Amino acid sequence: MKSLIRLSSRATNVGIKPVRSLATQPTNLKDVLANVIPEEQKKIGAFRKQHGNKSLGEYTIDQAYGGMRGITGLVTETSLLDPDEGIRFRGYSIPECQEMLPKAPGGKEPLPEGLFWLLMTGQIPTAQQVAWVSHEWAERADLPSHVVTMLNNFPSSLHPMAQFSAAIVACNTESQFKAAYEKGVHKSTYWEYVYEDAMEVIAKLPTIAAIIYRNLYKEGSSVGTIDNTKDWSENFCDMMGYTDPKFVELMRLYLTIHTDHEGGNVSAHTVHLVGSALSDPYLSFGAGMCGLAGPLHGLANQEVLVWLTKVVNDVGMHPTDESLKEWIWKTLKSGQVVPGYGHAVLRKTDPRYTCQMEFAQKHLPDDPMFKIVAQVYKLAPDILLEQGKAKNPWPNVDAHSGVLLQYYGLKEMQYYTVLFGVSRALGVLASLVWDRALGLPIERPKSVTSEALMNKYGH
Ligand code: CMX
Repeated sequence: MKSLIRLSSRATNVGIKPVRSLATQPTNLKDVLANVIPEEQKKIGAFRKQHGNKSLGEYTIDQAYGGMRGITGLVTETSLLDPDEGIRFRGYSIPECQEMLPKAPGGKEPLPEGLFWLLMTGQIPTAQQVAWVSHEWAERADLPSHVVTMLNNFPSSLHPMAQFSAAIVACNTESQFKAAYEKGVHKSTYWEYVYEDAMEVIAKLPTIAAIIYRNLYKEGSSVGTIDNTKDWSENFCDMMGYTDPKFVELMRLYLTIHTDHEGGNVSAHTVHLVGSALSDPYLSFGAGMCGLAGPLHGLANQEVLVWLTKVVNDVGMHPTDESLKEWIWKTLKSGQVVPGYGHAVLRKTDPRYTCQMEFAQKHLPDDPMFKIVAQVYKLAPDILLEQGKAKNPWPNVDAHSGVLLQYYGLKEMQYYTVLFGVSRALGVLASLVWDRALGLPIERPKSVTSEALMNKYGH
């Protein structure tokens, strides 16, 4: 392994503070997984033996042209999306996770570490298990020196998501999976190395993201010190320079709800696909982040704020319903999408939108931008229904997040998708561990040409 650095030329003083005693922790995540995995392998093996030849349904030519919408062709263990109810993480809804997952002392929002434990094991973790994860991630947060050098040399014109993906890919000098594969370890042990890489990637993301943030928006100032008595979100906020406890709470919620949205979305599917070639987790996750950077996927949170800013510039901070309706129609008539609305699977308001709205109602009810977001929610669905194209006229996760961030001073919209990416790692990398644990093969669906279809079905 190459030497890791704790200090960088521009982002200095990334170091580790002494740790509090963790001797009382009952177990560690890898040990728990080592118990859970064989049971699941057995259960799924038996299920496939008995039911493997059952049909999951028929599909049409339009579905093959239409982005494979509605074709069930993937197994992803960590979460399941119901079109009406929204996401369930290992069977638990967002409100259930908010209630059941451990919180920071004095905090009200779940810690993302707890959701990661749940996604990995299917079990609600104890506070001690969550503290163990926080500590592990703090310990693994340092970056290889070449990655810090690379980040510090990127031009400020390079989009934060391009910087983020490139830095993640460049960290693959550290891949234990790659090294183990080259040594020729047995296939049955792959998941153990993918687990190690997943933990490393997740631990390093806040450091990478904070360096990008400070280089672009804070004159390259130091990201400061990782404190391994603090949780992952608080360390991330500290490194970015945000210390308001309410913002830290927002980030805990934000980093929890963006983790996973079953397996077919672009970022999750890409990580699964690239990982199926046994590319290491750094390469797989970096590829997924390139997909998240698209405006129809994760970049929509940036697009929403860009769009809202244009609304404010055009019709003011307190638009009438009429002027806002006109704006929404103008967007549609010019052939653009209303960002933050619609979804390929969901057919109701996204519960990830709802929990952010509840956070706003509690903490920033009078913020004028929040009021505009609420006004758009009142008006846009009817307009989208009237236009008659979008199958789902309701808001998705991205319709709300930017407004919360800007309220606490994080106004750099181009950066918003990086925050989404930091969170998304938890879901897609937990899935990647399971992909290897279950020995899933290289993904290779069949494609056809239009000519072949026409030859078969007629011109
Ligand atoms: N505004 C305007 N038109 C919309 C629309 C919206 N918000 N949502 C869907 N449509 C249009 C589509 O562009 C499509 O038009 P064409 O027939 O001209 O191609 C038509 O309605 C049918 O699309 P759909 O089947 O309802 O939606 P898709 O599954 O194809 O796409 C999504 C889903 C999310 C890409 C789309 O709703 C969209 O572009 N939304 C705006 C961007 C956005 O918020 N993306 C974030 C999604 C969440 C995430 O991944 O982070």
